[in-house]
Amino acid sequence: MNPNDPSRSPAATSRTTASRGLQPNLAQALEPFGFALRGGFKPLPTEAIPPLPDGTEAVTVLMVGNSGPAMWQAFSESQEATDGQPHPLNRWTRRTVDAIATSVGALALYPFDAQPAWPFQRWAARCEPVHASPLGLLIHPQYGLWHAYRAAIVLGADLALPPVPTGASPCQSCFDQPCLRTCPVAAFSASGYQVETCASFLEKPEGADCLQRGCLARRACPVGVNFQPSPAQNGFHMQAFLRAAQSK
Ligand code: B12
Repeated sequence: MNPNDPSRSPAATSRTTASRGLQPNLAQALEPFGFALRGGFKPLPTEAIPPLPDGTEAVTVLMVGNSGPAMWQAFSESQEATDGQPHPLNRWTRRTVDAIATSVGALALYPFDAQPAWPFQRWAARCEPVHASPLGLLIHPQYGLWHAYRAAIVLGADLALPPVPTGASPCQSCFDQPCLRTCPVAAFSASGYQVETCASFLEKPEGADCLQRGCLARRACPVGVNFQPSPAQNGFHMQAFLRAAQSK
C-alpha cells in the first residue's frame, strides 16, 4: 500500500477499516438466494452512479450474479414464482437484494427497469475475467455463457478489491465457433444479433426446442457445459425474452 496515495487519507483508511468484513457478510447474506458477489469496481465521478440513501457518494460497486442451479431453486420456492404477476424473477430479485442492501445502508441497482439500462456488461468486464463472445453475451472462463448479473450493490465504503485476473477469451482459441453455426435461423452473425429473426422463430412450432430448453446457439458453446441450467430455467428465460421482444 502506498501511504502517499490520497485515497489512503486517514478518513479513507478509517472507512476501509470500519468496512472490513462487509464483503464476506454480504456474500453470506446473498448465498441462500443463489446469488454470489462477482467482484467490484470503483466508479468514476463521470459515471453518475446515484448516491446512497443517506446521501453518501458511491465509492465501491459490487456486482451480484448467478450461475448454476442455486438461484433457480431459491426463486422457485418464492411467492413471486407462483403469484401469476409479470416479471416474477425481477420482482423476487429486487425484494431480496433490496433487503440485503438496505441492511448495510447500501443502494442496489438492477440490470432491468432502468432507462437507459445500467451498463452491466461493461461494469462486469471491470470486475472479473469475462469477454464478449460472438453471441454478445459475456463468456466466463469457468461458467461459459451460463451466468448472469442480477444486481449491483453501491457502497459508500472504500472496499479493498482484488486485482482482476487476466486471461485470453476462451472464444479466441475456439476455431469451430459452433455458437455462430448452430442457430436454425442464423440470428447470430459477425454483424450482430437479429432479435426479430430469433423471436419470430420462437413463435413457430420449429422453435419449440429453443423456447422450451434454451437458445440452441448458446447451448452449442463447449465452455462451462456443467453450468448449463435445467431446461425449466432455460425455458423460463427464453419465454421471458420472447414476451419482451413481442412487446416492442
Ligand atoms: C436490452 C437487453 C437485451 C435485448 C437486446 C440485446 C441486444 N441486441 O443488444 C434482448 C431483449 C434481445 C436481450 C436478449 C437476451 N439477453 Co439481454 N439484456 C439487455 C439489457 C437489459 C441491456 C443491454 C444494453 O442495452 N446495455 C446498454 C449498454 C450501454 O451497456 P453495455 O454493457 O455497454 O452494452 C453491452 C450490450 O449491449 C452487449 N451486447 C451487444 N450485443 C448483444 C447481443 C446480445 C444477445 C446480448 C445479450 C448482449 C449484447 O454488448 C455491449 C458491450 O458490452 C442487459 C442488462 C444490462 N443492464 O446490461 C441484458 C443482458 C445483456 N442480457 C442478458 C441475457 C442473458 C440475455 C438472453 C440470453 C436472455 C435469455 N433468453 O436467457 C437473451 C438473448 C436471446 C437468446 N437468443 O438467448 C444478460 C447477459 C449476461 C452475460 N453473460 O453477458 C444481461 C447482462 C442481463 C443479465 N441479467 O445478466 N437482451
